[in-house]
Amino acid sequence: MCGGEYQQPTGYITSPYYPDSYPNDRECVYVISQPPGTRIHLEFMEFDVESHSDCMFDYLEVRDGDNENSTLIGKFCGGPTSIPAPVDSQHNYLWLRFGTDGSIQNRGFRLNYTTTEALCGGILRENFGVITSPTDTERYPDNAECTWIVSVINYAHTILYMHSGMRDM
Ligand SMILES: [Ca+2]
Repeated sequence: MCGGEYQQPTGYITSPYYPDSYPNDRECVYVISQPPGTRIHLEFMEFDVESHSDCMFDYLEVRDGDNENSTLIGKFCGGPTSIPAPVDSQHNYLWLRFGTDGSIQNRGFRLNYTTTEALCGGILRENFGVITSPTDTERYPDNAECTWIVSVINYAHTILYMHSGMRDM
């Protein structure tokens, strides 16, 4: 098992062959893909990846979004005595890449993830969708800041504004 898409609201991700050693010369991409309006919390339960000051040999890269160009949260290696801190996504996707070089295989990793509800915002990847402001009773709440990322590959984006009840302050 190397990489994959994780759509269950909770789950775990392990390196290939875990708890046995991971293989050489492998690149695995894992995408935690959740519905808009959720956020992901990721915890490192076990972590043992060939150590290097810049993680040049083996590494686990975690990005805050749905693709390899999303904001880098961290590139991790080392352990098992220094396990990386938990990660919280800004939106409903986390993108992970585990890469290994041609020598020295360690035990690898096991990560648990859970999802929580976000007030608003999200990464939208469907060809059609609706974006609505958050509601607190019938009006939008105070002090909200929402970001939606429309991430549809190979299609032009058309956003239609159907209704707006906002007024300038
Ligand atoms: Ca290695």
